[in-house]
Amino acid sequence: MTTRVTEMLGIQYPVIQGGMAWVAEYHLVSAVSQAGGLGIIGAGGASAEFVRGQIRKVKERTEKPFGVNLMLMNPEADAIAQVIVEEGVKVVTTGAGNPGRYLPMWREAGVTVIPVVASVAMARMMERAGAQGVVAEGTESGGHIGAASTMTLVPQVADAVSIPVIAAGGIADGRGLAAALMLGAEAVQMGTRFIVARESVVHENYKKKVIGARDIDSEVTGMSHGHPVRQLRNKMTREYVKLEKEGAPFEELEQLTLGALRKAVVEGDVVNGTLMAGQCAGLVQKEQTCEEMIREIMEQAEKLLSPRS
Ligand code: TUI
Repeated sequence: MTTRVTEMLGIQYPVIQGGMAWVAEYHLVSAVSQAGGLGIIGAGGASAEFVRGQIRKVKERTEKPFGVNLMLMNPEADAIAQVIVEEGVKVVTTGAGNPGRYLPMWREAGVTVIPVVASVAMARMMERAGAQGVVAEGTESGGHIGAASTMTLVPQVADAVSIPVIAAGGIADGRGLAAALMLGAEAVQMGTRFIVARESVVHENYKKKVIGARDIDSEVTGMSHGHPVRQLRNKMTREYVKLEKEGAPFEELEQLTLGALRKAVVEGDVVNGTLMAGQCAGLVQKEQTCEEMIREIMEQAEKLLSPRS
């Protein structure tokens, strides 16, 4: 399956792994790239030197293309943007903000820049600024989210820009990939399904929660202060939402989530930790290698897209 995205990135399949903080480290990233997709290191809130180490470890494990996601709220964002250039990273995605100030520098260094956007306006702005593609991410996604659904956002972004569009949010299988292509996307980005990959270092407890989740088991916190985050419902989110309803100040709410993603991913604390996952967690059934996942997704999508007799 060849699209402008597979050609631009030099990958075999139009499947990109989301740059999830803590989750998308070198084991997962190299496994996805090795399997013919695009693995992306999630810089999240990490330091620039940590990200440099991750980039070097991926390079030791695969010759294939991979990327780095720069989370723009990271206090070391400037330094990480520089590390991306210094280490010769070929593809960068960004999240949770406007990467405009880094675009000239990245483009000059020959980096392919693909910002994650949650609106048509932002997609247009990124195209004008010189981005070579956009990930249009619907509110079904895990983590930091926008307001529009994938079903409505992807075709509107595809109509608005001429650079290739990658669909994200709510996609976990070949049906999602086929549907995304029908909506005008030329690849998909998936996060939640890759959380449970065999090569993912995410704690077993977290993986079990994703596999056991139903369609309505995620909850959005942070709506009250304009930074909505989707994750699986647990004791922490119940407390958070209760405090939000009582009008608690941001500083008090923040105490509940400080270090909570690490707690979930590394320590397996599924009670007080943040279990970031999208609405498609209900579609995620089992742990598999990245290669098995991508093969299954491609076979299902190709069957759906082939002309029927
Ligand atoms: O970035 C993500 N997902 C993330 S980042 C993250 S780390 C985090 N942890 C705790 C609290 C908050 C963040 C976890 N998940 N997805 C990409 C994405 N970007 N979704 C939505 C956006 C976005 C939002 C606003 C992109 C641009 C934007 O524009 C704002 C502006 O500056 O105009």
